[in-house]
Amino acid sequence: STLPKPTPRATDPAVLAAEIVERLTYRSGKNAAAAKPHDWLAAVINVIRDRIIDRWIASTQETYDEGGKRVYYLSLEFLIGRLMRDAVSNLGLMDEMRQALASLGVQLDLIRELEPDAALGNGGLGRLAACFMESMATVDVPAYGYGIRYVNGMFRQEIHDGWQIELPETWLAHGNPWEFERRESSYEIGFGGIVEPSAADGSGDDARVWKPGERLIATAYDTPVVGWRAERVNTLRLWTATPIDPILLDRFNAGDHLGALAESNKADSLARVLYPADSNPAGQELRLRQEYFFSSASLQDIVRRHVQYFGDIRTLPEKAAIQLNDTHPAVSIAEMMRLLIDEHDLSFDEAWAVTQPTFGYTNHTLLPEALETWPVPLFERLLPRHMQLVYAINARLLIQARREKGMDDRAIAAISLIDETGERRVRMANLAFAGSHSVNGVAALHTELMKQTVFADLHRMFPDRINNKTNGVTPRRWLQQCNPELTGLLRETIGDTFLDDTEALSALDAFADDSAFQAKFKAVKRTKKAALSNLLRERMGLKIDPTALFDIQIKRIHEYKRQLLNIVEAVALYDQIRSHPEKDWQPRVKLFGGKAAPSYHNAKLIIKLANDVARVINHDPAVQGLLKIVFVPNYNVSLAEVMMPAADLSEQISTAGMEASGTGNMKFALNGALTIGTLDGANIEIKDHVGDENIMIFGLTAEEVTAKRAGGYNPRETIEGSRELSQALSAIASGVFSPDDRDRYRALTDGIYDHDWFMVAADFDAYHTAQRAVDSLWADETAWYSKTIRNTARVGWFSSDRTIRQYASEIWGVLP
Ligand code: DL6
Repeated sequence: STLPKPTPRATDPAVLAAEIVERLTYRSGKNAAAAKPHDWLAAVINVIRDRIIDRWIASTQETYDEGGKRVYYLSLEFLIGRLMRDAVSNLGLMDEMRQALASLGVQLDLIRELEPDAALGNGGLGRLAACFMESMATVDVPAYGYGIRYVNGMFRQEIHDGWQIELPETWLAHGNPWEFERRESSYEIGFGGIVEPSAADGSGDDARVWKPGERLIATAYDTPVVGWRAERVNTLRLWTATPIDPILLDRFNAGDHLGALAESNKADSLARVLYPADSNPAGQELRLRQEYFFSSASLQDIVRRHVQYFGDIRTLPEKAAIQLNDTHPAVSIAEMMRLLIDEHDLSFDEAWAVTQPTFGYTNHTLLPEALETWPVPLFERLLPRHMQLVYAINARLLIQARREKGMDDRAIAAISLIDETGERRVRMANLAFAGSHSVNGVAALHTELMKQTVFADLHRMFPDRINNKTNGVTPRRWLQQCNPELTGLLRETIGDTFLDDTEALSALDAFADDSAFQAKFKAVKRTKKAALSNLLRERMGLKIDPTALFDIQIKRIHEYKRQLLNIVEAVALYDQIRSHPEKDWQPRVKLFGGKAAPSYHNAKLIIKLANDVARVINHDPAVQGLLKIVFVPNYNVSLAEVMMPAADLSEQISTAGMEASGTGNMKFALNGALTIGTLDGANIEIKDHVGDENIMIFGLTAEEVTAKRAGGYNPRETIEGSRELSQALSAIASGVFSPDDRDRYRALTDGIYDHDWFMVAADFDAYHTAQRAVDSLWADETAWYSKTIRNTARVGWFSSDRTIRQYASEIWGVLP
């Protein structure tokens, strides 16, 4: 604080232009004449980054000076996307930067497209982490995000003959000007080896000496995360793995060139690739290694910082709140105990009294196949000391359950950290639950279901622990930046308050029926639809009509998300248009986008089906101009930024009870799309905010789904009772869309006939009817825009700023 503060930098375009040329010259060694678009991009990022650095240092200094509490967000995924526009916009320099570049003959929007997406995540969970990082900086919560610096993030999806092909994405190919390597922040990480009884150095009785058989080094790379109006800049710290000895020279000299590099290759592979499965755990040893690697590095960093600044490790819960983003970092509970007991001489009880109030755990899915468990032998071999600690934590938990709570054998088996039903496995969710003072779900229904299902017994034991924090999205990226046209219209209509308080969008309600405003709102939508049409023409050579209804389903491909329901309904619509050409059909373009986990056979088959159906329908002259199907390849954050603002209809049609929250649903509604959806996840809360009349809800409730599954549901009977459905299914099953392989979809359709776990048949008629109601509404333009405007007006509550404030006050105890 005694250091002089940097002078604020000028913001006029001439100054920016001079800075850009300066960076181009002295960092890239080029002049304007020789500069390629990538050089201009790097120069702009450097200019912006330097401005952020001043505030970054100031924010960090402030927190140290105040001795404040920090939040540590541990996440195996951060699905960031591009950063340039985000940073320029949050610094309030968008127009100035555009002008500065124009004066140099460069178009901001063209070089922007060259920035690769940082895709260090699979889907909702990773994107939520990115929104949270931006919101924590915005609402002034001092925070570090901790994760892994994957060299290969999410794969690039290509579609070959309708099939998904996965290719590696090399986002670091041109270097990454946003990050700083911090060689001084490196930690040793061990695996395997043996545990010896106790050190003769006076440490506590509970301490043990772990002698790992393998060791490597975690080194930090820091990326500044700037909040809205650049009030605070936080740090995203990503770990990379390096060997202790990069090359074993004696082996090399002895002629064993491969062996000499074996350590190096092993370390390199550890943090190299993101596991591309979102809702089923990868289950491999490398994954557990990744989880422990980043948990251990992060905790060592947190503990070191605390001891350095506050001295006594016992005060950690007052100065640090560690949030576990799902169970991927759950081994942190055992690692914290190890650090406190073995390295900081606390007794087991003392260590527990520090650990448990420090941690919080967020659950993001109830899918049983997604709950992480590890075989005991694997866990014990890789992390022998942690296995001991898991048993010790479990012993305490089960004794308490039996003696204090009087729980019976069934309940004890359910809360145990060890699943004994088959091969013995460590249950990471139970470990995270037991080791945290707060356990939260991500939407109201999801949180209720947590209490009733997977955590029922743990909830009985700790009735105050589970709480709800409904997800949110950052309105900077998902409104201001991706839709400057709508933002401009909103500013001229209701003023600027909503830029700082998204709930102030409610002032727009008064304009929902104003015909002049409706015309402007529609014009913005048309502009965004034209932009998407242009992108599809450039990328796919497709022509789509921007006056048609744009009906969009973009998200990971998963059976529970029911892209299949959407496709089957499209087939039924296709049949009807052909049978009744005289009816008043509304032109519609159905767009799909999303990646399937490479090992998820049915999801990949659903992608192929969407493409097969598209090929047939799009070439049939009988429906041309009325129905078009498009599967857009390689759905990612940047594509979402183009598609969300262009949607008229948002498809949120998961089987009720299965989508924890959803966040795409919020982005669409914010940008003025109508939702067609089930009573699932945050759809329910969106309905409560926008009003029943401004959303198209259909289908079974979560309770009804459970009841149906419990017995008496006969999908075959349901299918036979619906003419549309049975015709559509038999067309698919008989090879109408796959003449080259008529049985290709037999297994998919048989699944619906046989058990219909995801209730495609059960919900079909309701969905079909809701879609026809959408058609009628679309035909009445005034009514349509009155509803979509109300969506934008009423979903301000779903800002991640609100979510973060709730975490800050109700879980972390840091009040901005
Ligand atoms: O909470 C963020 C996001 C939710 O909006 C989605 O509903 C949910 O499916 C997703 N969960 C995952 C599952 N991953 N794991 N484990 O991505 O979280």
